[in-house]
Amino acid sequence: MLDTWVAYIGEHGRPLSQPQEGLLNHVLVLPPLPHEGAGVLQEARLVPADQILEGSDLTGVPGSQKVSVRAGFHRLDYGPSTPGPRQLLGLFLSDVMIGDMEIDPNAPAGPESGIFGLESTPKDAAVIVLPVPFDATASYRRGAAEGPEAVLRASRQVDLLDLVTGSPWRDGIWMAPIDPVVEAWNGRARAAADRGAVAEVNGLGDELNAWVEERTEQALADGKLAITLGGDHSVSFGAIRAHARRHPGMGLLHFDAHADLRVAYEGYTWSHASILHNVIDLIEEIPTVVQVGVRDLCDQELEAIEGSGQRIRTLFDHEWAEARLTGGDLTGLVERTLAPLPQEVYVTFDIDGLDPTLCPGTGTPVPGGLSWHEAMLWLSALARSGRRIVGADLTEVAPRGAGPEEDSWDAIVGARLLYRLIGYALQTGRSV
Ligand SMILES: [Mn+2]
Repeated sequence: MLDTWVAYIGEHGRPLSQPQEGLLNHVLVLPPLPHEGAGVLQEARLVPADQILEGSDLTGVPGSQKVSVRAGFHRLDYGPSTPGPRQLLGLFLSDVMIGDMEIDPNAPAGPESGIFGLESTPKDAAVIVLPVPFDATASYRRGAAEGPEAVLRASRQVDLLDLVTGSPWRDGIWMAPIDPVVEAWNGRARAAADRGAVAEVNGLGDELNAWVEERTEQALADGKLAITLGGDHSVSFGAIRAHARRHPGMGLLHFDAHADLRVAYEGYTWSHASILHNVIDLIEEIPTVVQVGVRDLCDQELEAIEGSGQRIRTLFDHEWAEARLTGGDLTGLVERTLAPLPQEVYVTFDIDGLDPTLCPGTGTPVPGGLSWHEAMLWLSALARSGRRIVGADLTEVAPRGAGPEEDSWDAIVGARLLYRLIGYALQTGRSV
């Protein structure tokens, strides 16, 4: 049996990761629960937040009321080095009725709630998501600039309990508001690209990179897990550079249909197709890049891989497909491919690395790619290897074709991928 558990209840009836000033009205005090009491019906007490005093006996607090709640814990495996039983357990609540108010973490979140329907604030959240709606260098189809807004919308229907990584929401996840400055840069850069003003696009790219780098730097200085949400893949540069400075010697795990090793594609220094070239060329602290899903590249890029002296290691998509179709040992292949990566790893995830049925709206879709579960196999193997995911980005999610009041399939997949990336990063951060 565990100690009494205190759950904080937010505005929309969703459990909060931590108490929050201004939002917290009541605290649900649960009696001791069995270790794996899935869905056990409990008598709990709802206590006005201002009555909570440290060390007080909560059951006797004036103004508290008895409520009925279905609650329990599920066991998480964070590895042998994780301290304390509390970190090993995630709390879930359901069927909570308090007067007429239903508290249900599985209920749809409010339309104005934060990412994943959470009420986190920048101060208390362990995770900061930085949206970067920029896609001016899109070489085929634009639309990734609409990614952050669409992913935010779709994220509100993601279940908070993740059976694989636990309950990432408990650490608090906050997405920064979309900055009109970035939107303005994108508007200007798109217009400049349309009239062939390459130098102007490059200048705006410089500004954008500096902005992303500075924001990321700040989040890292505050001790946050910093996640960048594109936008096209060019937006990752500043984020990777800030992470590389703070984690010298970190490696890169790169999911993508493309090698992204082109030099100034179409004249754009900061093209989405050049992101890995720029990382390799300009960020010397990164010793190893492992690429997965790659199935579309030019001669120059193949030469860059072959001439990199093992700095870039690419498992091509056709090699992966062959192993899969001939009954190869996929787990072994994943482990061997990840082996050269150092202890600290940044994950840069271009969603077009997945099978395009999972991202039909993305800017440059290519047949083939990873299934959902294959992508998860890579991430779980990385987490299981004992390495730490120090940061991540998700780019090229484009909600093409969805109506204004509708979540797009691209954004639904993107939101779930984002939650998993965050979950794995938090999990690996805890176990070191
Ligand atoms: Mn890419």
